[in-house]
Amino acid sequence: MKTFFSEDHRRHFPQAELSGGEFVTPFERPSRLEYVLSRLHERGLRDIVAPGAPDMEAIRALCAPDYLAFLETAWSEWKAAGMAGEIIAASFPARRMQTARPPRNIDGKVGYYALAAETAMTGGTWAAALSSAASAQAAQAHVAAGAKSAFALCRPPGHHATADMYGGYCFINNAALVADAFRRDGAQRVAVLDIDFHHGNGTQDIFYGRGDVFFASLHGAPEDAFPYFLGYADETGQGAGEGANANYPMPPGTAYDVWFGALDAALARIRDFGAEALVISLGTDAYKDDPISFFKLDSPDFLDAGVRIGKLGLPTVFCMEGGYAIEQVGINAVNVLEGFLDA
Ligand code: OKP
Ligand code: ZN
Repeated sequence: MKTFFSEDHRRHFPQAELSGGEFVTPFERPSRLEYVLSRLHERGLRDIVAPGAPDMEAIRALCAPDYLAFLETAWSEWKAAGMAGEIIAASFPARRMQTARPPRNIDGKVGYYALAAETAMTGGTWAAALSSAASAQAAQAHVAAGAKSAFALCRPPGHHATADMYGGYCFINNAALVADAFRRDGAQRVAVLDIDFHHGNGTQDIFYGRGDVFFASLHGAPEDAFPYFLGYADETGQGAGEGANANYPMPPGTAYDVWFGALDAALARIRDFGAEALVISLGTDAYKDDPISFFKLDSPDFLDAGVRIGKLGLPTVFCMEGGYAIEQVGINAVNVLEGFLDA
C-alpha cells in the first residue's frame, strides 16, 4: 500500500489549545506523524510519496467560497487588527442569534466560522490544511487509477470540518474530498466509515442530504464526548439521504468486545448499500491510553478491525484523523493497514 504524505503539515503547529480552562500544547501536534512514518518503515510499508499541488477546483466544489476566503486571509486579518496571539475563537452565533451573516470584524468572523474554541490557527495553518487535502486527493487518484488501496497520512485531520466551519483540529474535510472524487470518477455509490473515537460531524453534515454517499461513524456518545452536539443514533439522513447515515454512539469504557459489534453492523450496512468505493476516517483515539478519549481498544484490536474492513473487498482510501497516545499512534494506525492487507 502506498502512503501519501506532505512535510508541509509542519506549517500548522499552534502553541496553544484551550483545554480545561488553560492553554496547553495541542494534543494534535506534528510529532504524531513521526510515529506513523517510523512504524510504516519498520513494517516495510516504505512506498511513501509527496502529493502534488491540491486540486483547488475540487476543494471549491466541497467548501463554501466565503469559508475558503476566510481560511486564506484569517491570519493576515488577525495580525492587521493588532491581535497579539494565535487565532482562537471566542464569540459564537448561539441559539436565536444571526447565523447567516458573517461579521466584518476578524474576531467576529473567527467565531462565525469556528465550531469550537480549542483549535488555534496560525500563519501556516492554511498551507498545512491544503497539503493535507492534497495527500487525500493523491491517494484517491492512485486508487481510482487501479490500486486496491492507499493511505493518506493527513495532518491536520478533517472529519470535524464541515463545508463552512473548522474545529476539532480540522479545517478541510479530507475524507469528504475523497468520497466526492470517487463519485466524479464514476463510482455510483461511495461509503465513508469513521472509526476515529470522535463523531465525524463534518462528514455527516456534508453528506446528510445525499443518497449517493453512505456515512457511518463509531464514536463516544454525544452526551459524553466531543463534538457533543451531533452523533446520536437517531440521525439517519434526510431527503434523498434518508437511510444513508448510521451512527454508533458508545459509552465510556467501551472495549473491543462491544466495539467490533458496531464495526460489523456498520460494515453490513455498507455492503447492503452497495458501495463501490470505501473511505476510512482512520483515527486511533479509541485506544485505551488515549489522553482525551474513553474507549478501551488495545493495539491488536486495530489489526482485527483492519481485517474486518478488508473483508469488504472494496477499493479503499484511508485518511488519517486523530489519535493522541503519541507513541502508539503509529502501531495502531499501521495495524489497521496491515490487517486490511492480510484480509
Ligand atoms: C479531533 B479528532 C481536550 C478536549 C479536546 C477536541 C477534540 C478534537 C478531536 N481537552 N476536544 O476527532 O481526533
Ligand atoms: Zn478523534
